[in-house]
Amino acid sequence: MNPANGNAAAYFVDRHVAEGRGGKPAFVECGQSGRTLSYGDLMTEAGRMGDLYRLHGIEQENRAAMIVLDQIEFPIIFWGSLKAGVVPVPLNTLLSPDYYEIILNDSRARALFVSAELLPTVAPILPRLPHLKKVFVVGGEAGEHLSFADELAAGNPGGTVEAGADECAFWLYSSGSTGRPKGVRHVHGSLKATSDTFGALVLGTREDDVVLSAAKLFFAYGLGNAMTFPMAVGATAALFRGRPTPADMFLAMAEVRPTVFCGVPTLYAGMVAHMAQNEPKGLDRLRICVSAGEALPAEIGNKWKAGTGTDILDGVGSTEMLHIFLSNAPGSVVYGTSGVAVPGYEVRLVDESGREVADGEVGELLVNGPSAAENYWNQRDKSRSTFEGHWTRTGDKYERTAEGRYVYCGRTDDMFKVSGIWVSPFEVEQALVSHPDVLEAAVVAHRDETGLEKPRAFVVLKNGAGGDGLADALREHVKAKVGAWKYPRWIDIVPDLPKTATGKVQRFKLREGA
Ligand code: 3SK
Repeated sequence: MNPANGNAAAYFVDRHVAEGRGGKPAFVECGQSGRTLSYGDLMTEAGRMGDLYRLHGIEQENRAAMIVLDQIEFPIIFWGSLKAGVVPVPLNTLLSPDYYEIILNDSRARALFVSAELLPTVAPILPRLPHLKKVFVVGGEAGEHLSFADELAAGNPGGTVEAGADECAFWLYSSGSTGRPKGVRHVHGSLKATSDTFGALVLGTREDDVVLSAAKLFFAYGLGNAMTFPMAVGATAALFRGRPTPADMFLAMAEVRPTVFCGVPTLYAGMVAHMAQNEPKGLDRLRICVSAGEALPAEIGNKWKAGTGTDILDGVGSTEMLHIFLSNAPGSVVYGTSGVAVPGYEVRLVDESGREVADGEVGELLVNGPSAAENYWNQRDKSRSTFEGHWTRTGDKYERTAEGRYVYCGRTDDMFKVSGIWVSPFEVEQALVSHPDVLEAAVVAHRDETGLEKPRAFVVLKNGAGGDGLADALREHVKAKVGAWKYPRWIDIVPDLPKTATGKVQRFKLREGA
């Protein structure tokens, strides 16, 4: 192993074997499979990917798309691609065929790795992908395609190609709430940058940690939580392959007894509701929890802490910055805030003309840090308006308190004014979810008969809640909590909210459908 090699696989994979941790489990699968993957086996299996690619005519710097569930083949393919100099492009496993067609053609992926369960979703679009040469099916029947297991076994373990820390290593696709998906190009050095900062300095990840992340590996948040942060220190990640329901997450916790748990606010809300009926299990080693994806309502943080004895570190990150750059920290948690800049990052709040705003005023959040992406693939205008020199625009509106903590106020395009005063949908949502009958809520701007915007709420009730007079009670509750002008003029009781795969409420869908 060459310690000067900037290829991230040399640091995250090969180093552990060189330092004698080859036998330590890097990954364990939750559930029945009983499969584990040690650091040594990961280096060997990932090392076979060079031959696999050579044999099938996939060259260095080609892209290899991954539609792979959280299973031990994911790290083998991801790190094996880096070792071979091929660029993996992990994709959300919950997309529609149309979306896959757009992304696979946009990325011009030469190879596709797809979990057998997901093959039926992509099979119909395969004839419309002119750049795609080979399809490797992960687990199960490969049919007319290639079996990943067979092709991998045919290769010999090889080394890690030399790469600079500034070379493009992998892409992630950012869906955004509108517009076409953007291929976010990340360099090798960014993987270590996020584990040296949030992973080490905020989470304090240790070699004896067992991490369970409900956020999947295809998501930048999950990739850090359950891959690079534990792998940076030789810890173990538990992979949960299915849909993370509250009940199943508690089962997984009972099985692996994580020391670190990472989720998103909707899941924590469900788990808090679950805890009201069921004794939670598997919490005995839990030392810290993390939330990202959207801001965590204070109510949920407080209830989680009361039920589990463990804090949730609420933070904000982005696919463009690879992981969390603004966060609460152990021993310094203020629920209802996103905390302060992660060591190694700086943030600014600016108005429309780029001037910094004062404490207590709302501005757009800009971030400067070592893990910013290079650019968006083939989208020059969007790259230029997002990556402004050292600063990356987030599109999030924030306010800084007098104590220097950051409070989320919504997306730049979700905020609206009522009677000339800003309303943050998030603030009204927080007020709604603090009502005992409400499980979840989303608020959008809606025009009244005079054409002026007012808040409209979509509300999911807790089991058994409801009844006459609830809408009026909710309005009064919001008025009392956050101010009279902010109450929702319309309240729709709905069975669930439209969300992205990573748990973000798709307010644009509610706006369109309203
Ligand atoms: O949405 C977030 O907060 C986030 C956090 C970490 C990595 C990626 C994302 C999008």
